Amino acid sequence: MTQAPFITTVERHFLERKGRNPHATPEFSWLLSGITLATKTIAAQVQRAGLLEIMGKTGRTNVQGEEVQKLDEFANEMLVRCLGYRGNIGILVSEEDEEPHVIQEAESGKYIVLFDPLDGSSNINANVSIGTIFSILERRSRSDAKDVMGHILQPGSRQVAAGYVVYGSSTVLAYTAGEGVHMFTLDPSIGAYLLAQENIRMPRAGRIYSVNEAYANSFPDGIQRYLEWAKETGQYSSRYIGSLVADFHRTLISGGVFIYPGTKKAPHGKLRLLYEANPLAFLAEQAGGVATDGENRILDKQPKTMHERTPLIIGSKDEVKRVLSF
Ligand code: AFP
Repeated sequence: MTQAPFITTVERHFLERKGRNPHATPEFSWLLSGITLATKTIAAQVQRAGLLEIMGKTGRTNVQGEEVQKLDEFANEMLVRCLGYRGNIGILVSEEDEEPHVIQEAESGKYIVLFDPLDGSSNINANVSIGTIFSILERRSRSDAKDVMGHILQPGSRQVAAGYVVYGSSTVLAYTAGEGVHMFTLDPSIGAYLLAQENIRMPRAGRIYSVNEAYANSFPDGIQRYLEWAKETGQYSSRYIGSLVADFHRTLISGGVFIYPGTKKAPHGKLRLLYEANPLAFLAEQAGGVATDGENRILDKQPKTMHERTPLIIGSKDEVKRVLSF
């Protein structure tokens, strides 16, 4: 008699989708284990950051013009190393690197992993939650293997899987492969992510808005009107951590809306389409939520460049609808 598993890891959970999900193969599970290994190592480093003298800036700025923190560099290196030798990965794209890492052009390298290694890293020194976001695409079939950008620049609707890890009071991993959103908690005593909750649903409504109101005067008129209205009702709370992963994680669990619109200074907003907005939009939709740039569904956007930015309004279905109605 076979017994139900005592513990369910991410890899096992995904493999159990065999027969329902064409990617639920041991090879894909091997890819996922690259992500879980890297993020467990990052989690350990984040927890000991103050002891290891790896807080603070490197003195470099990245491709986005942002100051690179020492932990940013560590997280990036860890993901590139842990994923670089997984046989089925063809291309890696990181927020930290201007160019993609082409691991192999052969068809066997059929997956592309895009990631923000350490989102919210300017919060590190203040001991505030930060995270890793990842998106997985499949190399386009019948396309020229050497056309690297052609494989990378695919709309988010073509993601095979996506997820994030939030390094907070505990380390939590959430992923979707198109059949709901599943959440795991890292048990540091055994070094494994264990299934905490399957098929998470985002509340349909939620009276929390999450936005950097310091920029409100230069938001689009509709967003300004929504914020004025929300304040006048006296029924809303405002929460803004300044780490997208942490703000999204709260929105997924408690509902509400996260808004990072275009501003006069940054007409396309700050967040990156391929490895921030797309993966979170996939998770949001799989949990019953919505993600838009104010005009288009995020997952329908055809990217033109690898590090392209997009405005983002993401969260509970009714609340996003309300924001768009102003
Ligand atoms: P850092 O990684 O430089 O801290 O940026 C974090 C981030 O990209 C995203 O996680 C936040 O939601 C957003 O920036 C916060 O930006 P503002 O400081 O402009 O509100």
